[in-house]
Amino acid sequence: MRMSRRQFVASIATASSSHLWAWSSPTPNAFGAIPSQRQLQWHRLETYAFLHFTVNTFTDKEWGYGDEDPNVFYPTEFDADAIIHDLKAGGMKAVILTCKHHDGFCLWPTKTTEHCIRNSRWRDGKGDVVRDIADAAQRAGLQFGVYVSPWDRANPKYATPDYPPIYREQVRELLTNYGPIFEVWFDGANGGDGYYGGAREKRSIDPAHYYEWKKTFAIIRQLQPNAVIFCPGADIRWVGNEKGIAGDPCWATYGLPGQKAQDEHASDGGSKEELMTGIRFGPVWRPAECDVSIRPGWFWHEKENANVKTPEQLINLYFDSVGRGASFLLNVPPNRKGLLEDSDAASLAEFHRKLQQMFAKDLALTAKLQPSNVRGRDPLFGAQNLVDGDRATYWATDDSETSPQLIIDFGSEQQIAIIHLREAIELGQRIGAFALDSLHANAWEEIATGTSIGSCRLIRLSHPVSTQKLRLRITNSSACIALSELGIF
Ligand code: FUL
Ligand code: CA
Repeated sequence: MRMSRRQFVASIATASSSHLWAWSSPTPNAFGAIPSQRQLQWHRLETYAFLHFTVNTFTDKEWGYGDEDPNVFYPTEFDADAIIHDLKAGGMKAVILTCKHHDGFCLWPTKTTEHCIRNSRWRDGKGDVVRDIADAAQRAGLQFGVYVSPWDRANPKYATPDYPPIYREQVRELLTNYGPIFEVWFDGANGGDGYYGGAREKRSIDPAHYYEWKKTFAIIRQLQPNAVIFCPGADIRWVGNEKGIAGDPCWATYGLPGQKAQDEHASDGGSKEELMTGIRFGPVWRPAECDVSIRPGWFWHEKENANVKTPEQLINLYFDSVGRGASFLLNVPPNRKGLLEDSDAASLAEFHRKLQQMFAKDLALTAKLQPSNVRGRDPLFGAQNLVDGDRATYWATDDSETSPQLIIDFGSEQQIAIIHLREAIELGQRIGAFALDSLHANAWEEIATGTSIGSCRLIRLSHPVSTQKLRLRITNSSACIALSELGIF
């Protein structure tokens, strides 16, 4: 509805110069790199879970060697619905399963290798963990994604030209037989020692060329056009650390200025610092994903049962990732029963409950908004669209407006702790810096400043402020602004 209305407004604005429509300013032009449709959908998820689960869960390792007996995979009470239920109670919108980790053991009955669940005594070889998690996720309304390690320490063909086609076949199976996939996750760990069908040796490959990623990407685009790819040079970038923390700023744009805009292979090569902050004015839209585990390791280990992150720690990570326009990919590894550990599920649920409490009452909804400038007079661009929860409607200013500001009048003194902003990112990442002031005894006092906004920016004040009025000042923007959401809590 909204999109078609927007297109309608845009089309009348460009196609007609008649007096009837002269009052309506055209939609602002997009600025710089913009997200693809699949990236836009991905941006909306914000928090989703990783499930690290395989033979390692039973051997107490982080990286399996590739010589594991398939029979060691034997969860005694595996219940996909129970796992998904706990993730949902933690506010997770999607889940990515390690269908194959570096040890090469496939959690689905693949035709590509015998090193898979078909040869486990679990469920007499009839089990399929991928199927169960995918179906349970779909039942509960969570999206499903797959982690498929390119490095395979079991496969005898690894590091020869015969392995990449096998690998692509595994990807094809996963993208064909398990319903819609929202994300395909390729880790960067590559080569080294392994079992390799009994060779027990060290093998190395050239990660930039060996896998011929273009061929894998083509399969994904063909079979699951809505799936985003997490891999250097694709849709989503690694944030440069495994702590769950994005940079500040964290630009969604990336790549070296001057590189071709639509080059999927505009490399992610860049420092860890650049991965964290992104590159302003970079030629591609490649937002950051913050992966982190609720425990010290990625897989479940009994000895780490006492080291589960607290709800407060998870909330801090949420602000450091989602609050900076990145996504929060939180790993919650199933235990040997094939369930989430109670401690992990409890922490997750409390994290979600506390977040909901923090965001329960949006004061912007009842405030009076006084913007310095509103582009045209079409309601599409109006300041009221900042608080309608619709990302396709926004407050846009005229091209000539260089330092827009917005006064938010609550009508009476209110306590403010968090401010939430979003840009209409279909039009690119435009804003470079902003400031917030509160009114005290008729004088404005600056209470916070920030840089990138993009898909989401959460400002958590160091201590709550009591005021009747707030003022948002955009202090740097590369084009007229287009802010789609404002929340005040
Ligand atoms: C890395 C892997 O080596 C780790 O085991 C884990 O899966 C992490 C999410 O990605 O590349
Ligand atoms: Ca809106």
